[in-house]
Amino acid sequence: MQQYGLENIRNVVLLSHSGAGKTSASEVMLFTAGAIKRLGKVEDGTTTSDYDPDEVKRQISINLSLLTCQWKETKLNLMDTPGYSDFVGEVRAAIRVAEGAVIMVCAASGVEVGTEQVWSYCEQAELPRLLFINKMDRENADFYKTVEQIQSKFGGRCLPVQLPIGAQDKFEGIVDLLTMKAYTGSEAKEAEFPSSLQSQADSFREKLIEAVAEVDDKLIEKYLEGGELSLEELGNGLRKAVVSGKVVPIFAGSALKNIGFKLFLDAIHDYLPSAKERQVVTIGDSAKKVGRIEPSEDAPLAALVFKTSADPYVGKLTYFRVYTGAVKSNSQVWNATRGGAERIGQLFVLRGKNQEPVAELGAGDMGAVAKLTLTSTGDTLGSQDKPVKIASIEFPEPAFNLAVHPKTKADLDKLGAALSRLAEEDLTLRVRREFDTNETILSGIGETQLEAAADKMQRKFGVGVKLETPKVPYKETITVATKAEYKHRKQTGGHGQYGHVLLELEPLPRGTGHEFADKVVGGAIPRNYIPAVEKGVNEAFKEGVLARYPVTDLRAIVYDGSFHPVDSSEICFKIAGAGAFKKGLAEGQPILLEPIVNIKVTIPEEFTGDIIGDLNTKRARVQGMDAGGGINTIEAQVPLAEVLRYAIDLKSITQGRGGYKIEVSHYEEVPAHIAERIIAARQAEKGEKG
Ligand SMILES: Nc1nc2c(ncn2[C@@H]2O[C@H](COP(=O)(O)OP(=O)(O)OP(=O)(O)O)[C@@H](O)[C@H]2O)c(=O)[nH]1
Ligand SMILES: [Mg+2]
Repeated sequence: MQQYGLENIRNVVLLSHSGAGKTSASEVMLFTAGAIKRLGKVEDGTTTSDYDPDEVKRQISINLSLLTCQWKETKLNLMDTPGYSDFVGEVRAAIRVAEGAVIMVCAASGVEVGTEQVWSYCEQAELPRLLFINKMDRENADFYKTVEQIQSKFGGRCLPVQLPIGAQDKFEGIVDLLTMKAYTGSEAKEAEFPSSLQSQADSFREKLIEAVAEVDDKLIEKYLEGGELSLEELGNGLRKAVVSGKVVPIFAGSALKNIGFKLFLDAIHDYLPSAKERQVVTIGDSAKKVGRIEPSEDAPLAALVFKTSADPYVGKLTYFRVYTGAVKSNSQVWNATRGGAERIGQLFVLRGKNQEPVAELGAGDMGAVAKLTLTSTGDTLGSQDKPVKIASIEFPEPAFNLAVHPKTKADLDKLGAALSRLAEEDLTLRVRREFDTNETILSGIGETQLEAAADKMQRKFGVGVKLETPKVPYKETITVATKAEYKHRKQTGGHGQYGHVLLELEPLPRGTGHEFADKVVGGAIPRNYIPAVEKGVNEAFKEGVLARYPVTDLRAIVYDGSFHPVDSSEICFKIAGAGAFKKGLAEGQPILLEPIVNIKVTIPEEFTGDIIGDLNTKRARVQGMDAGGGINTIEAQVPLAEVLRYAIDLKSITQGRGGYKIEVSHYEEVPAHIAERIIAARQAEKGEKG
């Protein structure tokens, strides 16, 4: 495998709303570039990019995949990303290590929610980009309408550099507005310029030339003086305009018909920046000291790990991008993030699951290595004498939770290990234990992501799980102070059993938890039995009398009792303590408490009314609203029970344009009519269990 200089490498991320055709297009590009011999199809599950069985099953991309090929003298590292919004973590990672983006838009569906989303990510990352209007062959495909839509959403700097020849079932090729030449078919054979397109082509060409001329003083002078710009001047000017973000050129084609991609590969090669042209942000040792490094071959190694995949057979595979220096196979590097040495075995370049061994990966390039022990996604690999830390990748916080229930005992034993591997692969997944409900909670961005994670657990780790809406950790407490007495006495054969406890129960303010106190005087209960009473009471705290939820915000005080010199024992006082507590609870006018969360919903302003309306049906108290730049942030307090599946509600109200965060705030009394339902449901549950 040939080594490439920084100028001859392009790291390009493919982005779009789900289904615009990124995976199909990347397959066509690999084929056109000669990197694969057979053109796979998404429908057949045969594409290079979507090789994962979960992707084949769902016919969507789930993972970021790295697809390497060569076009002209340049190495292209294409990164195909999932368009489905649940998998935004993969998109974020790919954007971070790319220096150019391709945003695909479906010619029939036009600009969609996901298109706007990825556009805004590119804006944040200041990523130079090309737009590709795909599916020109489809019914209802309309290039001009799509261009208008793009311009109205993303601005007039989005300009066609091509026009399609024909559309829908008559789509056959492309007119290039720079050369004013026509090309048809997969091979992009030069054809006669269609006269029907002449006036349209002239007018789009004029707009393009004007925009290109504006990025360069010399060009604009020549242009304003009425001079004709040469093809070379136009090409260089357009490159400059794309790299600086002043122009986002629009291309067209069809991945299904394999039309337009030869020219498009030329465009990626000609207009998108090379790996040399993008600096990367570094973090200094003193906390927030931010710097930048220029990509360079003659500097110590600095590489950013942007993906980790875990496979029980192949082991861990770590994907990284080199910014400066080089990594060699069978060498040692320094993990600057963790502060430890890491052994590097065989390096690979990747084309989907296909691994090609290489001796070295130089500055600007990307690849993978297996079986690293210390390293995680986001880490910097470097040299120990000159360590730099590259700013890590920011992943969105997961807010959607499901409880994970292992199907069998064997599944339970392997569950923890499998979950932690999953969370290592996908940094938008979190695992935690909810002690109050005794459930394992898996958090992520959305339902599809968590379902895919469950499939993966079964397939890769042989762990069967069921995903369910998490239980609400209700609690119980009392509202009035009470006193209760319990005498445990039994006479059986030899010596009997005797324990006698008097308790006082006192409600405490919300959020205090539970307490135990001892006010026994004069040895009514001997000292050595008090811990047994406490043990009994503490165990009884675990289950209230209303619906067997844990009891909280309550102080239990043992103040009197009696004992028997022969028949009393620790166990007897434990039983008496618990018994007195239960009696007291029942008499203390018990109530049910529910967790209240702070929710922060971020949405385009036009959804404000609908979102507040929906929150009101969820017993929420809206506490404030922040507006800015067309985006509203609504803050509210709402019972957790009402927002367990909020990710799904929010998606359906906003068609995926909203985001939200939740954090537990405090407990409040459940309104009586709702408490009745919860108690009845718990009784039914108990009935089922027998
Ligand atoms: N008619 C037509 N269909 C296409 C074209 N490109 C892709 N498709 C079809 O559109 C569907 C989605 O294509 P994909 O390539 O999986 O789209 P994607 O953008 O990778 O989708 P995600 O991975 O879910 O984001 C598949 O059924 C493709 O066969 C095209 O140019 N024309
Ligand atoms: Mg895809």
